[in-house]
Amino acid sequence: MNIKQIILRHMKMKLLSPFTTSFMTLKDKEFILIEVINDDGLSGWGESVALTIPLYNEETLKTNWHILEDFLIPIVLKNPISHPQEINYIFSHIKGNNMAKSSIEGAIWDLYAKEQDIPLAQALGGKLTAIEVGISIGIQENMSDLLSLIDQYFQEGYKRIKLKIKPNLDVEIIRQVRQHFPDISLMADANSAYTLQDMDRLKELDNFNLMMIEQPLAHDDIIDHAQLQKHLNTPICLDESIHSVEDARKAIQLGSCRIINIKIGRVGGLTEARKIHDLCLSYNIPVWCGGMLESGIGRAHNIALTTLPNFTLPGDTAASSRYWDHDIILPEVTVNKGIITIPSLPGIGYKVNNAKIKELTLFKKTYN
Ligand code: OSB
Ligand code: MG
Repeated sequence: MNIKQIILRHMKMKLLSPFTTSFMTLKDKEFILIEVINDDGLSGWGESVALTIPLYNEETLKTNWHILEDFLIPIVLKNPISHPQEINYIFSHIKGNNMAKSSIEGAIWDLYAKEQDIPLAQALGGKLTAIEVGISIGIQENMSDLLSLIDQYFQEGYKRIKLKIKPNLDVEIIRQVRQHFPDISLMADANSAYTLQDMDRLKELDNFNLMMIEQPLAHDDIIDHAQLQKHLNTPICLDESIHSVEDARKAIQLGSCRIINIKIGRVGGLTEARKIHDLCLSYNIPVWCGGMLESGIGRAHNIALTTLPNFTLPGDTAASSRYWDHDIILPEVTVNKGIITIPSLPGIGYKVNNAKIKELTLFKKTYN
């Protein structure tokens, strides 16, 4: 590969409706787009999923910009790269900052697949031609809003519904949802809002036939989760706590979870995400692909990753229209009866909408 130029863009996209978790309410999504350009003028695209405030993890849009500009971009422009799998290694002396690493690694994977003239899914070794997806619903102001949203998404065909919970907005809500929808595939995501002191409350969730409970305890914990899993029938799925294949191995061996949510950004890129996928397959731990309210570019990476065989549970990769008035890719991501058909164009499989990107760019900087 011969990468000649890299462009960072600070983007701002308005969400169609605010998204509330146990830690924040988001109305606009600000993020960095990364474009890597080779000497033939071919572009690969990646997206940083870091939020503007360090509430999900420690990274932010600004820390990502700093790490990209001062460390990662110079490394990519200086070092010969023959395959995107090498990026993981050439970044390995830089500690942490996984979302920054992932954003540029993803762009290089896209460029590589385009140079090979194959879809990114195929470059990753994915075989599926269609994937099943679910949807993540934020905390709502009242029960009737929540019930009608669930009904709408269920009618649209999403294969499972994920509800955000936090202390006092949990058992009663799940109970009422279960009364109205006894048979839907349902799960809850706490975004680390509980501690082991809440054991009794969390055990009550065992009554509602949830597919799993996602990240109930601290963002950096795998010890207490193992303790909790011993007392819960509902499988624990880890999100925030897993940053690498080594984290995944330790969590599995400790019994801290029975399912893992793989987010490409959180684990430092597609190469590491695939390693976690392979490890989980060998341990019989199912995985699914999480989301960070990505634009179409990050979404396309999630879709490509999900074509690997151990993504047996529906992920959070909903349609573009669930988030945006207009997405920045063409065509937009559509979900038909809960299914996304894998695109067959080279690379991420969708064209970028250059006019839309220009319109939504707050700031842009070129490096060569
Ligand atoms: O915990 O999965 C999460 C969004 C922002 C931060 C963390 C999470 C989420 C979601 C949204 O659940 C999933 C999506 O992209 O639709
Ligand atoms: Mg989560």
